[in-house]
Amino acid sequence: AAPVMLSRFRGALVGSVLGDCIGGEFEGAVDVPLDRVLQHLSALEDETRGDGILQYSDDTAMMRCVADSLLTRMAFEERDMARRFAKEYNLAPGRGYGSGVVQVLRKLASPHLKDVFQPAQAQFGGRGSFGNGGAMRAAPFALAFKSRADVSRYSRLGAMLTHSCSLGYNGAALQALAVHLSLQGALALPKEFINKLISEMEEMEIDKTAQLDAKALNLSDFPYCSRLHRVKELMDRNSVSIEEVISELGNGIAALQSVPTAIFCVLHCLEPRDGLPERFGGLERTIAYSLALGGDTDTIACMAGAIAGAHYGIDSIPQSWQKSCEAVEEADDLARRLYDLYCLP
Ligand code: 8NA
Ligand code: MG
Ligand code: MG
Repeated sequence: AAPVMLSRFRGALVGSVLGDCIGGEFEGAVDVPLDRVLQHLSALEDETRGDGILQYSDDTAMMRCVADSLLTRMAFEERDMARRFAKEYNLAPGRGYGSGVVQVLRKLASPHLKDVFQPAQAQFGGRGSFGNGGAMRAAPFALAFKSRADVSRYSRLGAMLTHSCSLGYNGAALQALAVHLSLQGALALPKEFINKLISEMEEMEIDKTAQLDAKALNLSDFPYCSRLHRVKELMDRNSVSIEEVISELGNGIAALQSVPTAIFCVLHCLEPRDGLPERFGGLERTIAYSLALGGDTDTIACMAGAIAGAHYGIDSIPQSWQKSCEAVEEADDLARRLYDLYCLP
């Protein structure tokens, strides 16, 4: 039976935190053999393992700020969200933030700042960041807003507080829309799911600024659409190697090299796959597969975990995994409260 909506909400935020915590082990690794991934995952089931709880990173720290802000304000309010990012960074600066974004977070802490979008716009010589930091924290937007237009609009604005390059904020909208569709059960029809995302991104990428940014970065027009078309091609293939996925879609810290990749991980793992244990459910397969790609594993697993968690629901997530990761209960609580907000007439 399909999971009920509350289970999907909880699955989305808990899946996101698990991806971040579990994926942290391999962040930045070039080659991650599948047996190392499976070893890492089976250690989660061992209650006697000595290395303690897996810590979350910037991905979850900022996701929690987004959720807290949306819940407190019962709307998107940029100054409140910006203030929470700055405060969180100040309290725990060692959570593995991107090297550029910390400058934005320091500027956002100033009480004299007039325009909260300005620090992000000053990044990288005025071009803004195209990193995946806006996308990694985008899931709560899909839990706070009902309409696709609102999910898209507010996830972009929320990302712009740190990422003013269109590749950065459009990647955030793509991630939020993928969670939104997954919550609606759209992954039951994978082809339609990817087609819907492509048509959403066509609308977004026709924008003048998106066209100029793509050109400035030597990318083809409609960069997200073309990656999503590659996702579709890879979905049609019987067997795909890890190397092909990395070369076609990427596994890096740029949103363009990680959001479509996370979406592919979810789609690819809708079915059992060679090399992954038969006892694994879909969410476990998705996280395992995300880690095996290497690169920005915490963030790719975090984004894939949110989309997969929204599809399979909270009951698909092993208790042992939940107990192994920091702040799962807090994420679950945020998801329940966002659900209550979502259900308000
Ligand atoms: P960010 O805005 O600092 O961007 C990340 C990096 O991308 C920057 O430090 C630059 O190297 C590069 N970059 C972004 N935009 C431009 C541009 N316009 N021109 C040239 N270079 C650019 O931070 P973020 O919040 O987007 O970072 C997200 C990622 O960093 C997450 O994966 C997060 O977990 C973290 N992180 C990743 C790794 C890793 O090895 N993959 C390690 C530590 C931290
Ligand atoms: Mg991180
Ligand atoms: Mg990362």
